[in-house]
Amino acid sequence: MSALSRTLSALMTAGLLAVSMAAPASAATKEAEQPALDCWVQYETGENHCVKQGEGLNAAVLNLYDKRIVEDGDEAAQYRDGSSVQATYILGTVYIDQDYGGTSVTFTTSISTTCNTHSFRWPELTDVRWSDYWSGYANDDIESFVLGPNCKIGLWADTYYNGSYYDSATNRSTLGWMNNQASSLWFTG
Ligand SMILES: [Ca+2]
Ligand SMILES: [Ca+2]
Repeated sequence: MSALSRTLSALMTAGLLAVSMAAPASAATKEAEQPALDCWVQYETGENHCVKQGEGLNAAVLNLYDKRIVEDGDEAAQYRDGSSVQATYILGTVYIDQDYGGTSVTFTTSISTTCNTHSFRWPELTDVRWSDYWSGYANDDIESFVLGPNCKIGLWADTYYNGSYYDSATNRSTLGWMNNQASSLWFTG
Protein backbone atom coordinates (compact mmCIF):
# COMPACT_ATOMS: atom_id res chain seq x y z
CA MET A 1 0.00 0.00 0.00
CA SER A 2 1.42 3.42 -0.94
CA ALA A 3 1.78 6.26 1.51
CA LEU A 4 -1.08 8.06 -0.23
CA SER A 5 -3.31 5.00 0.01
CA ARG A 6 -2.53 4.64 3.65
CA THR A 7 -3.36 8.29 4.26
CA LEU A 8 -6.64 8.02 2.39
CA SER A 9 -7.46 4.84 4.21
CA ALA A 10 -6.76 6.49 7.54
CA LEU A 11 -8.90 9.48 6.60
CA MET A 12 -11.76 7.25 5.56
CA THR A 13 -11.53 5.34 8.79
CA ALA A 14 -11.51 8.57 10.77
CA GLY A 15 -14.45 9.84 8.73
CA LEU A 16 -16.45 6.71 9.38
CA LEU A 17 -15.71 6.94 13.07
CA ALA A 18 -16.77 10.57 13.11
CA VAL A 19 -20.04 9.73 11.38
CA SER A 20 -20.65 6.92 13.80
CA MET A 21 -19.98 9.08 16.83
CA ALA A 22 -22.13 11.89 15.48
CA ALA A 23 -25.15 9.64 14.93
CA PRO A 24 -28.05 10.90 17.05
CA ALA A 25 -28.65 8.96 20.22
CA SER A 26 -32.03 7.28 20.31
CA ALA A 27 -32.74 8.73 23.73
CA ALA A 28 -31.49 12.17 22.74
CA THR A 29 -34.58 13.92 23.98
CA LYS A 30 -34.37 12.43 27.44
CA GLU A 31 -30.63 13.01 27.64
CA ALA A 32 -31.05 16.62 26.68
CA GLU A 33 -33.39 17.09 29.61
CA GLN A 34 -31.51 15.07 32.20
CA PRO A 35 -27.89 14.40 33.10
CA ALA A 36 -26.51 10.90 32.63
CA LEU A 37 -26.96 8.85 35.79
CA ASP A 38 -25.33 5.82 37.34
CA CYS A 39 -28.03 3.66 38.93
CA TRP A 40 -28.21 0.51 41.00
CA VAL A 41 -30.93 -2.08 41.61
CA GLN A 42 -30.77 -4.89 44.19
CA TYR A 43 -32.43 -8.12 43.09
CA GLU A 44 -33.74 -9.43 46.42
CA THR A 45 -35.09 -6.20 47.82
CA GLY A 46 -35.69 -3.97 44.84
CA GLU A 47 -33.67 -1.27 46.57
CA ASN A 48 -32.41 1.22 44.03
CA HIS A 49 -30.49 4.42 43.83
CA CYS A 50 -29.03 6.79 41.23
CA VAL A 51 -26.35 9.43 41.28
CA LYS A 52 -25.24 11.78 38.55
CA GLN A 53 -22.63 9.99 36.48
CA GLY A 54 -19.19 10.13 38.04
CA GLU A 55 -20.45 11.16 41.47
CA GLY A 56 -19.73 7.85 43.18
CA LEU A 57 -22.55 5.33 43.00
CA ASN A 58 -20.74 2.72 45.10
CA ALA A 59 -20.07 5.18 47.91
CA ALA A 60 -23.67 6.36 47.88
CA VAL A 61 -25.00 2.80 48.08
CA LEU A 62 -22.62 2.04 50.91
CA ASN A 63 -23.66 5.13 52.85
CA LEU A 64 -27.40 4.84 52.27
CA TYR A 65 -27.96 1.07 52.14
CA ASP A 66 -24.95 -0.41 53.98
CA LYS A 67 -24.15 -2.47 50.92
CA ARG A 68 -20.80 -2.67 49.26
CA ILE A 69 -21.02 -3.31 45.51
CA VAL A 70 -18.38 -5.88 44.53
CA GLU A 71 -17.61 -7.93 41.46
CA ASP A 72 -17.15 -11.46 42.81
CA GLY A 73 -16.72 -13.61 45.89
CA ASP A 74 -12.98 -13.10 46.25
CA GLU A 75 -13.33 -9.37 46.37
CA ALA A 76 -16.22 -9.64 48.78
CA ALA A 77 -14.27 -11.84 51.21
CA GLN A 78 -11.53 -9.30 51.24
CA TYR A 79 -13.95 -6.49 51.99
CA ARG A 80 -15.92 -8.39 54.59
CA ASP A 81 -12.93 -9.17 56.80
CA GLY A 82 -13.59 -7.36 60.05
CA SER A 83 -16.53 -5.52 58.60
CA SER A 84 -20.27 -5.79 59.09
CA VAL A 85 -20.98 -4.27 55.71
CA GLN A 86 -22.93 -6.61 53.48
CA ALA A 87 -21.54 -7.29 50.05
CA THR A 88 -23.77 -7.17 47.01
CA TYR A 89 -22.50 -8.81 43.87
CA ILE A 90 -22.62 -7.47 40.35
CA LEU A 91 -24.72 -9.36 37.81
CA GLY A 92 -24.22 -6.85 35.06
CA THR A 93 -24.54 -3.21 34.04
CA VAL A 94 -26.72 -2.01 31.17
CA TYR A 95 -26.41 1.33 29.35
CA ILE A 96 -28.96 3.35 27.45
CA ASP A 97 -26.43 4.24 24.72
CA GLN A 98 -24.08 2.18 22.62
CA ASP A 99 -20.42 1.85 23.63
CA TYR A 100 -21.30 1.75 27.35
CA GLY A 101 -22.47 5.35 27.27
CA GLY A 102 -25.22 7.35 28.86
CA THR A 103 -27.19 6.44 31.93
CA SER A 104 -26.37 3.03 33.38
CA VAL A 105 -28.06 0.57 35.71
CA THR A 106 -26.03 -1.97 37.69
CA PHE A 107 -27.98 -5.04 38.81
CA THR A 108 -26.73 -6.81 41.95
CA THR A 109 -27.61 -9.74 44.23
CA SER A 110 -26.81 -10.76 47.79
CA ILE A 111 -25.90 -14.28 46.57
CA SER A 112 -22.10 -14.46 46.36
CA THR A 113 -22.08 -17.24 43.77
CA THR A 114 -24.32 -15.16 41.50
CA CYS A 115 -24.99 -16.85 38.16
CA ASN A 116 -22.93 -19.92 39.03
CA THR A 117 -25.88 -21.13 41.10
CA HIS A 118 -28.87 -18.91 40.35
CA SER A 119 -30.72 -17.01 37.68
CA PHE A 120 -31.98 -13.48 38.26
CA ARG A 121 -35.03 -12.28 36.41
CA TRP A 122 -36.50 -8.87 35.81
CA PRO A 123 -39.81 -9.49 34.04
CA GLU A 124 -40.77 -5.84 33.61
CA LEU A 125 -38.09 -3.31 32.79
CA THR A 126 -40.96 -0.84 32.77
CA ASP A 127 -40.74 -1.15 36.57
CA VAL A 128 -37.00 -0.55 36.86
CA ARG A 129 -36.50 3.11 37.62
CA TRP A 130 -33.41 4.95 36.50
CA SER A 131 -33.94 7.52 39.18
CA ASP A 132 -36.25 8.76 41.87
CA TYR A 133 -36.43 12.11 40.13
CA TRP A 134 -36.45 11.04 36.52
CA SER A 135 -39.46 9.40 34.95
CA GLY A 136 -37.37 7.45 32.46
CA TYR A 137 -37.17 3.68 32.55
CA ALA A 138 -34.87 0.94 31.36
CA ASN A 139 -37.62 -0.27 29.08
CA ASP A 140 -36.87 0.00 25.35
CA ASP A 141 -33.64 1.87 26.02
CA ILE A 142 -30.75 -0.60 26.51
CA GLU A 143 -28.04 -0.51 23.83
CA SER A 144 -24.95 -2.02 25.50
CA PHE A 145 -23.98 -3.96 28.61
CA VAL A 146 -21.10 -5.22 30.74
CA LEU A 147 -21.55 -8.58 32.45
CA GLY A 148 -20.58 -9.65 35.95
CA PRO A 149 -17.91 -12.34 36.31
CA ASN A 150 -20.21 -15.39 36.28
CA CYS A 151 -23.13 -14.21 34.22
CA LYS A 152 -24.53 -14.16 30.76
CA ILE A 153 -27.55 -12.06 29.87
CA GLY A 154 -30.77 -12.75 28.02
CA LEU A 155 -33.02 -9.97 26.77
CA TRP A 156 -36.58 -10.19 25.45
CA ALA A 157 -38.29 -7.56 23.35
CA ASP A 158 -41.47 -7.81 25.42
CA THR A 159 -42.23 -8.05 29.14
CA TYR A 160 -42.44 -11.42 30.92
CA TYR A 161 -39.95 -13.07 28.56
CA ASN A 162 -41.99 -12.73 25.42
CA GLY A 163 -41.07 -11.64 21.93
CA SER A 164 -37.71 -11.77 20.22
CA TYR A 165 -34.84 -13.08 22.35
CA TYR A 166 -31.21 -11.99 22.41
CA ASP A 167 -28.47 -13.44 24.60
CA SER A 168 -24.75 -13.06 25.10
CA ALA A 169 -22.02 -14.43 27.34
CA THR A 170 -19.71 -11.48 26.65
CA ASN A 171 -19.94 -7.72 26.92
CA ARG A 172 -21.61 -5.98 23.98
CA SER A 173 -21.01 -2.39 22.87
CA THR A 174 -24.11 -2.51 20.67
CA LEU A 175 -27.06 -4.89 20.49
CA GLY A 176 -27.81 -4.45 16.80
CA TRP A 177 -31.45 -5.25 16.11
CA MET A 178 -32.12 -5.49 19.86
CA ASN A 179 -31.08 -1.89 20.54
CA ASN A 180 -33.88 -0.04 22.37
CA GLN A 181 -36.14 -3.10 22.33
CA ALA A 182 -35.65 -5.03 25.57
CA SER A 183 -38.53 -5.08 28.03
CA SER A 184 -37.49 -8.03 30.21
CA LEU A 185 -34.19 -9.70 31.00
CA TRP A 186 -32.38 -12.27 33.06
CA PHE A 187 -28.84 -12.87 34.20
CA THR A 188 -28.03 -16.57 34.22
CA GLY A 189 -25.14 -19.03 34.16
CA1 LIG B 1 -31.15 3.82 24.18
CA1 LIG C 1 -39.95 -3.72 24.16
